[in-house]
Amino acid sequence: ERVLLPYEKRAKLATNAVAKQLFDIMAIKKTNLCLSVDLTSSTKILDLLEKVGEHVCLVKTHIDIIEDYTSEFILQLKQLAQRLNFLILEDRKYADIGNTVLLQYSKGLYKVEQWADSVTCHSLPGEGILKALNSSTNVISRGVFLLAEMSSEGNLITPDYTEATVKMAAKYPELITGFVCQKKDTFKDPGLIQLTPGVQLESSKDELGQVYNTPEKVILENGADVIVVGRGIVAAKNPESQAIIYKDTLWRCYMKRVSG
Ligand code: 5FU
Repeated sequence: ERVLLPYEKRAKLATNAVAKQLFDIMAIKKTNLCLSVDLTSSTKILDLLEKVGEHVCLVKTHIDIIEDYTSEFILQLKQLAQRLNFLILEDRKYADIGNTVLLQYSKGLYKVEQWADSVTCHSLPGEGILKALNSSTNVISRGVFLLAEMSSEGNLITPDYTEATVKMAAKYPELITGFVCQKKDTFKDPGLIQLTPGVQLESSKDELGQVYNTPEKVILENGADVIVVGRGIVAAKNPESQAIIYKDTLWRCYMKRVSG
């Protein structure tokens, strides 16, 4: 069973280069925490990552919410990623026809393909979206997390949609890093990564439909491999000490899971 295997074993089973790297980083740094840096100031993002980068395996960005974006920001972000050994996931949730997605991925202000190790993408438009991301040639290693489920209340994704999404991914083993999903049985392949958002230390909700589960629940019951935390850390009084609390809690749950 996928969830019982340790990350270092799963690294060897990964068919996507980014998934392999991410499994390796988790095993080496002993962290499965992904920080969602949902801040609108680039200096605030860099300051935060300077402090917490050593505690995370992955940093998730929404590049289009930054109000003072420059290409210099990307240079500094990449330097931090290299120095502190984390990967970068741009949570763009592409959802258009292949041709448009290829343009959005490679052109425009952000040129995501040049710096993001992985991006998120909806399966809704069909396979063309994966063909498009796969056809981009300017990158050394790249990956896609396909959205198979969402954390928000009342989302319209059905079990059939989820199943069809997992089937679609199976046709692109070299491209797919894993799934953004909420449930353990969504997929079986141990070389793919379950990225699960909607996590805080106490289960709760926000006012706009976000639903939070606890680390114990998402890792031990629901199969999460990499755990996305945004406001649980970013909005804390002391984000650095909070990041350490999350990192330790999440890792303890993972260790419990793999030790049977
Ligand atoms: F695909 C998804 C999803 O199903 N739920 C999410 O919350 C993505 N997210 C992202 O994770 C969302 O866009 C935020 O960037 C982040 C969660 O942030 P929070 O502050 O921990 O709620």
